[in-house]
Amino acid sequence: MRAIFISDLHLSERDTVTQAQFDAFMLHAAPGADRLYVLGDLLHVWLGDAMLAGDAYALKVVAQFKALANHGTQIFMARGNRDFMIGREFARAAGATLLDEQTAIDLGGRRTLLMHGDELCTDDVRYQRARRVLRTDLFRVIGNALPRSARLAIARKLRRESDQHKSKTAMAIMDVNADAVTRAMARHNASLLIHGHTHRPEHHTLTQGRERWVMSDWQQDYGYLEYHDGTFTVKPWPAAPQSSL
Ligand SMILES: [Mn+2]
Repeated sequence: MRAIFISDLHLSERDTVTQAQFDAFMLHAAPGADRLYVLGDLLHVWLGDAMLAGDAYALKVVAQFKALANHGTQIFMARGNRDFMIGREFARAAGATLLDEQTAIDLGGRRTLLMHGDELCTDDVRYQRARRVLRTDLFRVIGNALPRSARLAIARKLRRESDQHKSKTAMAIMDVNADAVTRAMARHNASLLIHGHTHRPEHHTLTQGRERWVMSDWQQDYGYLEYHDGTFTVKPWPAAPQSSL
């Protein structure tokens, strides 16, 4: 069984470099995988599924996933803190199954916990306070009822506050809290945890044979995580195709 894990692409219409990398990935790396797990922050911002029909860029992205699904790869998506407004309609259009905030799967007989990972950053008290409000069904319902202009204004405000907060907050506070990791893994009886969000790609060996893989964001030169019959490999990003005449 071959599964690919990605997160934190932060795709946006303006970032043509990452989009080209994503195009190459969807053409050359993802096909042939049994499963593709997208663990949040696929999109740099998502203002709700009601925006999908009028968003040519997002429609192109979901069509790329749909083509992969039609090709036989099962696609699973978790929401991140940037695209937490992704809903069923988006997932359906992408041919993907929407994951819960925390999902435990069986990976070659090993209980494996998947999540975006921002809930593990419990030292960042201000962030967690805002998160508790934003990541509720109620906020999603209210958000989805707002007109486009109001959504854009809220997104701008959240982004500005997030940038200010990040510039003032120590790096260590924005990383995961070790106790939060232990608690989450214990709650799901998992010996393996795979997440993104922190943009600190690493393979951590923990006590009692537990392991934690942190995926890379797509703006740094690292690669994506592939699982194949019991072995994990960090694979380099596929090269974007050269333009040829
Ligand atoms: Mn994130």
